[in-house]
Amino acid sequence: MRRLIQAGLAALGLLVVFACRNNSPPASTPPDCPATIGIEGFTYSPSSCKVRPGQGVSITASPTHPLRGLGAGNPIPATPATTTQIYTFSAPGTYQYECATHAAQGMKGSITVVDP
Ligand SMILES: [Cu+2]
Repeated sequence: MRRLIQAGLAALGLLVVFACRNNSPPASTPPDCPATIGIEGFTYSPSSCKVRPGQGVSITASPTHPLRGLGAGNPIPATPATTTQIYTFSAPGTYQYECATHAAQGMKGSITVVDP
């Protein structure tokens, strides 16, 4: 019985090790932004991504999903845009944006500018 418990604990330990190893990368390293950030349902796709300084990114917007930037120094204007436009990011940092209509439903995103 004691051996069975020990074997069980060992198996559990292995399981924990594997679970930790399979963790996704930390939030500080989002994927590279595609040329255009799209919308799937009420979600930006991808909802977070990274660019290099000087890189332009197109973010999908429409009258149904007006886009606005949050925070000072954001290349995405606070006044909602209703058409898809290209925004160029220069200063390193993380810039938040959201759909003015569906922010409460979690329709938000961020772009991180990383100096290579
Ligand atoms: Cu929306």
